[in-house]
Amino acid sequence: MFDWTQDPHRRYNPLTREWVLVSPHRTQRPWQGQMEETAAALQPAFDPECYLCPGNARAGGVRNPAYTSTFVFDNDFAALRPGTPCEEFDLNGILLARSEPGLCRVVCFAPQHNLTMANMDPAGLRSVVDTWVEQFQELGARPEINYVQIFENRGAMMGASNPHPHCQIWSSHSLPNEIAKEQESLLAWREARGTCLLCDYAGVERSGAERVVEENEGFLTVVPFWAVWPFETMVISKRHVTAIDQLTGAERDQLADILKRTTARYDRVFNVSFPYSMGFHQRPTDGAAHEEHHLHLHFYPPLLRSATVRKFLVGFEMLGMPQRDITPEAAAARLRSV
Ligand code: H2U
Ligand code: ZN
Repeated sequence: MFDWTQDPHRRYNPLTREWVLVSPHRTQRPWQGQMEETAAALQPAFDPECYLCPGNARAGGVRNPAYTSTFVFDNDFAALRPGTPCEEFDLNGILLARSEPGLCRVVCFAPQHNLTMANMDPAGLRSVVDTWVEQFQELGARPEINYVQIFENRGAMMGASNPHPHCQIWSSHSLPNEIAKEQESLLAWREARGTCLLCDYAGVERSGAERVVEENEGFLTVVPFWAVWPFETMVISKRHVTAIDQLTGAERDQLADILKRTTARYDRVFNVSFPYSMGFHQRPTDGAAHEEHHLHLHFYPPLLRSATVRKFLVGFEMLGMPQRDITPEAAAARLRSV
């Protein structure tokens, strides 16, 4: 008899149409690596050396204003630039390159250096949500911008350069790969079944509840059935909205609430400020309605066994496909228990 909680199997991700290998029996294998606890480094509310704290100078020399809520500025080391001229290079389709105009910004969530989403108050987090909406609208309205990617790298392990609470926005002319993949899948699902893939998925998870981690009136946090990272989650809007600009005032509060609850749970798993990369996936800003899109966020945290022992996507995963040991159901149970 096949046992889904013990026997190796593959799971399908309908959003990317890729598979992940699940090997639950391997959670019993011996581990001789480290498993230490790390004391969270206590941060001050203001750090005179921080380039994001109010009143301080940034690396380029510009001084931050004495901001009191959120603060947005153009990234001083932007990966994309707005004035980039149109150019294409094509050698028989083998060597193919295209110019990429865009605009990168940094959003400070709060003036306090030692806050995180998990310990910000609801009003402060609501200001962050409002700022995301404003930025999505403002950047998305530019003719050369067709996609606005809002994301946060949290923790040194994820390459974040600074603990000050902040996120980045990279807005680009082309659709980034992950969005392009999701868009094709969402469109194909809609054409084949006449429904929204993520509305259908949220329905399945709410009726089973096995992978649900948090829920409020407007949003659901689940460990996806097809998760790759040990504690990966997805935050899904319950109502079919294509992007953050369609949320009502109440739903903006609910988004702030679910983000706080989800990140606070993460911090309790290993008693550490949990590192992750998270970000929104939503409607492109090319002017079309894109009814196939459904607002959601992905949280990709690297930690596996402790505050310091992380999962690496190496070996078979680089050459073959992603793989996980702990099942998504076990990860969800662990997140619910803390
Ligand atoms: P990360 O912590 O996710 O690396 O984001 C910080 C961003 O801030 C990073 O993209 C920018 C970096 O380019 N930055 C500035 O724009 N000005 C500075 O003075 C330092 C860092
Ligand atoms: Zn700071």
